[in-house]
Order: sequence, then structure tokens, then C-alpha cells
Amino acid sequence: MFPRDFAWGAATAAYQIEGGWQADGKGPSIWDTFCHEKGRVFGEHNGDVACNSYELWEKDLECIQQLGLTHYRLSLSWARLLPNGTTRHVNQKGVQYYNKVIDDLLACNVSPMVTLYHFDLPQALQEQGGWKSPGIVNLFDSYAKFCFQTFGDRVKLWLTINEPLICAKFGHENGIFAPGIKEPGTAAYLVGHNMLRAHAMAWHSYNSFYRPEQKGAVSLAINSDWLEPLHPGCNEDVAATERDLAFTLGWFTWPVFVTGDYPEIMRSAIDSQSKKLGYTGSSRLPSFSKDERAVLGTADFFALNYYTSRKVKAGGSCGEMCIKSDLDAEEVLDPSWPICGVSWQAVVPHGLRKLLNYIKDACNNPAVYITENGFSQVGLLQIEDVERCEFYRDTILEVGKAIEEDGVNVRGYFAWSLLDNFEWADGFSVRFGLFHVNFSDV
Ligand code: PNW
Repeated sequence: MFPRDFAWGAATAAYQIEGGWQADGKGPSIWDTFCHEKGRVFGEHNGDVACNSYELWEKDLECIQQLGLTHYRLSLSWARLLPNGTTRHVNQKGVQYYNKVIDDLLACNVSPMVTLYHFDLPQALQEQGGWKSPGIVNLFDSYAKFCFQTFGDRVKLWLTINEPLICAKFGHENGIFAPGIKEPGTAAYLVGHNMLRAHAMAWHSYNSFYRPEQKGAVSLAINSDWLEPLHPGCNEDVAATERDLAFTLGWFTWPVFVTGDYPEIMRSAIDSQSKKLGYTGSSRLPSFSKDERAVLGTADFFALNYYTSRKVKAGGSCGEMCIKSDLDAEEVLDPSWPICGVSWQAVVPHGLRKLLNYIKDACNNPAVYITENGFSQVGLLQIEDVERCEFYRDTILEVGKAIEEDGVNVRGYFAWSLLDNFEWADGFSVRFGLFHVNFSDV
């Protein structure tokens, strides 16, 4: 079912695996700061050591080889390369580390897919306002150009930003991820906006200055659940589902792949809620200028992170200013869907096929890489991974059907994750790895 040149990969992210949080001149990131504050992360866990991939990279490489992967997705730690966030000071030890990782992969015939930003902003830039500040756009572009310049001779698949939706909502709406900002109904929209502008600027930098020689491809990783109306015969639920899809997939997909702007239903939902609340400022969802809109439609492929599905019913506004009130929809679990490890993860392999078809239709059949998909376990350690095996078999079968029966242009599939690792606010209590990691012996 799968094309001969299909990419079979596994994914990780710097903060979740590397450790070495102060090694060899690395600067702190917002996740270092966040984890070192009390009460932020399960069990006060942190990524100070994590899988210690900074020292044990060769072990990771053995895992990659054992699986026979053609691709490996990793992220670069911005603060390891540029400790203060700017190119005024480059940490050569950080450059050496990633050079070795990339060279080792290529020597083993494994192609790297590299994410520039996977949740770990240099703390120094947070102190200048972080992703809420428009100044971040140029700073990100400088970092991106530095990475293209330094590693782009060997890296041909780039992702600018991983999951802007999660950065916006978890980092700035409910504050359960770093930087822990809780400004519901405003900050997330601003952050998402700056992330879209940063992605577009970095894509254009690559396109103008690096693509002619390096000939790679650049996108951003967009996460979305698959959503279906709770009662398909109920018009309100159908409309709520459409709204919810606009607020999840659409928020970042429409600007980049469809219209160069936010989905119309998203803006009108936000503005009508503002009106209801008597909010008189300018729209909480910022606007792109005409010039910005013209440069937004910029990605060389669609990178999708898919974990789960939900049913949607109308209503859910809490009468306060927050995304949930803007959305005015409630997501519920279908009791027939089994739950694996984390409480949010219903196991719904067929949802991926539906989402792939939705993307195919909405975005004019782009090349798609599934850049994350995986199965979580909590507590009890089952090293005999029967359920995870079944999960991957069932999900990959759905991808095969999407390719063969539906004509979706899927080019690759990356399992999350190669290794058990630091699962953000859940610390080490949740395991997504194809390989088990004993965290007391790293
Ligand atoms: C993704 N949710 O994040 C990230 O890209 C990975 O770093 C992470 O380890 C993986 O999914 C598994 O969680 C998410 O609560 C974090 O809906 C949380 C959610 C979704 C994605």
C-alpha cells in the first residue's frame, strides 16, 4: 500500500530527551524555568537530565537503526545553539552536538527532519515578551536563518514551529505549559498570530536565500483532533463541529494553506462573543495586513500531528472571556472509544483517515507527512507492548487506506516517540516510547 520512497520515522523533541540543561554553555529555556517552579509539573519532574540524549546520543541512534527507520525527526534547542536567543552569541558546543547527530544519521542512511521550535523558547527572549511580542518574529527569523545556514547543507526537511495551537492555548490561555501565562481569550490569539508571521518569514528566508542551493522543504507541524458532531442530525451540533474544526485545524491551516487568513467562522465567533461581553477594544483576533496576507500561504508540505478524536455538541460558553466561550462548543468522548494512558487520548485510528481526507479536500491535496502519532501508557510498565503494537498496526492500516482508496498524498509517518521521555506537564509519568527508558539509570 505504501509508496517505495515513503518516509518511516520516529520523532522526539530537544527538551523532552536531551537533558544537559546547563551543559557546555547552553542557556535556560522557558521549560527549564517552568519546571524549576513548584507545582507546575507532575511530581516536580523536570528535563534537567531526561533521557540524557545530550550524552547518550549513540544509544538513541542504535534504537533508530534497530527499527530500520528511513527518517528521524528531532528538534533543535534554540537556547543550546544561541544561549541568549540571538545570533550575537553562538554556542559552538551546541553546534557540534547537532552536527554530530545529523552526520551520524546520514552515515546510517537515515534522513533527519528537523524542527526549529518545539516549545522551548530561550528564557532571555521570554523576558522580552516572548511570543506575545511582535519582536519575536524577527528574532525567530534570525535563528531560523542561522540553522539553515549551519545545518541546511545536510537537512532537507524542516519544520519551523511545532504545534502553534498547543503553544498558544497551553502556554498562554490556561497556562499548564511554559511560560505558564493565563490570559484567557486574548494572549493565545496574539501568540498564534506571531507564530504564523514567524513561520511565514522563515519560510521566505529559506525560499530566497537557501532553497536555490539546499533544495529542501519547509513547513510547520499542525496538530488537530478529528471532530464529529455528537448528534449528526442536530444542526446546532453540526455547526458547533464546524466551528470547533475552525478553532483547531483551521486556526493555523487556513492562513497557511487555504485563504491566507483566519477562518471566517473563527473571527465572527470571537467578535460576536466580544460584543456579548461588552468588550470594546479592537478584535481580540489580530488581523494580517494586506502585505502579510500575501506572504502567508507558505508551506511546502502539510505536517500533521494526530492523536485522538472527539464528538462535539453545541454550547459550552462559560460567560467569561476565554477561547472556550468564543468557541461555544463542548467536546465529549464517545464511550465506545477505548482510552489509553493519558485521559485525553481516546484510541481512534479511523479518525486519522477522516482528518487526512478533510485536509486533502480543504487544502487542495497537499503532500502530507504525519509528523506525530502515538500511544500513551501511564503507571504500570508494560514492556511487552501488545496494545501499542495493535495501535500502530490499526493506525497505519488507516493511513494505507487513505493513500490507496482515498488518494490522499501521504508521504511519511513518524511515530511519537522513539523513546519514553519527558511528557511536559505529566513529567515522566506518561510513556509514549517505542523504546522503554529506565529514568533512574540515565
Ligand atoms: C504533542 N493535548 O503535544 C507534542 O508535540 C509532543 O511534544 C508531545 O509529547 C506529544 O504531543 C504527546 O502529548 C501535545 O493535551 C500535548 O491535547 C498535549 C496535547 C496534544 C499534543
